[in-house]
Amino acid sequence: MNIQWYPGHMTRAIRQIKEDIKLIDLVIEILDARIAASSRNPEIKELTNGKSHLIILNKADLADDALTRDWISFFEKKGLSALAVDSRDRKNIKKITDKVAEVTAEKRQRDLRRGIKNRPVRALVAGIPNVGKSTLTNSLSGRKSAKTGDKPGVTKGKQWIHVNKGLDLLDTPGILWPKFSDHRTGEHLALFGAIADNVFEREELALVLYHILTEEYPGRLSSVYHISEELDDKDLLDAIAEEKNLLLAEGRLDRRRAAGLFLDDLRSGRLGKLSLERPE
Ligand SMILES: Nc1nc2c(ncn2[C@@H]2O[C@H](COP(=O)(O)OP(=O)(O)OP(=O)(O)O)[C@@H](O)[C@H]2O)c(=O)[nH]1
Ligand SMILES: [Mg+2]
Repeated sequence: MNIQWYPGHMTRAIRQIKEDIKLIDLVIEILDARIAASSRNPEIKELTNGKSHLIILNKADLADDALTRDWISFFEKKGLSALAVDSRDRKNIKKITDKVAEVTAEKRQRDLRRGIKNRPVRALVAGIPNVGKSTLTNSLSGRKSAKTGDKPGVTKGKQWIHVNKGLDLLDTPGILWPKFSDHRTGEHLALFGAIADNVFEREELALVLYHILTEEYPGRLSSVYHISEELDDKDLLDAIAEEKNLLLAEGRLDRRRAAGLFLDDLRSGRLGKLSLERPE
């Protein structure tokens, strides 16, 4: 599968972020806990130079808890602060604000030494599309100021959001990078909806998912869908369509809808908590 996708608004967004970075004290880098490696944009990693840096493993409610713990210790061993959350859940907010205070303590002490009192921390919220940047921003501010949605590219421009007297957030559009290092990165990003659904063949992606699931989480597919895990590739979508009773007008099985439903079930967690990547 060959996915190359870098729409114009992303070029503009990264340029804009590079201009605004001068104002920023802290980069909050949002990753999808289920694909913590592929969802790390190397261009965002570069922006963190000289800034406080916090990694959020978001959508942890949908991820494999054991692997999420492995990722947290992986980042901590590299000297990075990382936190796993479901950013829709306001119960997590204190955990996040405490961590923000921890990683910006040095900056605040520096301010004090220079006689600057109570200057708010300015944080850039950055990440790939659809990872939950706006959701986290809204949860932190307690207001629905930023538009959210379960497709990539919902946020089109930057937006400053005031959280409290100590913290201002800059919500930004999701950005990818022009060239993925391997085809698997593109596949994983597409599987979790970071790349628009019209960029790749849904049926092809469904087969990618089938192989990953049967390999990494044997038994999951048969228990959720009641289908065999030893089907030939060519029979998978028919089996799902049959199980879900997805028929076209002429009575044929609707393989395309079966593929779409399979991907939706992955993204929404109906296939259970899972993660596709582990730290090296
Ligand atoms: N289960 C779960 N869903 C989440 C979480 N965070 C965000 N979502 C959902 O993920 C989808 C995308 O969220 P957004 O906040 O719009 O993501 P974004 O990163 O701002 O996306 P763009 O602006 O398109 O780049 C929405 O349907 C959210 O409800 C989370 O921690 N857990
Ligand atoms: Mg957004």
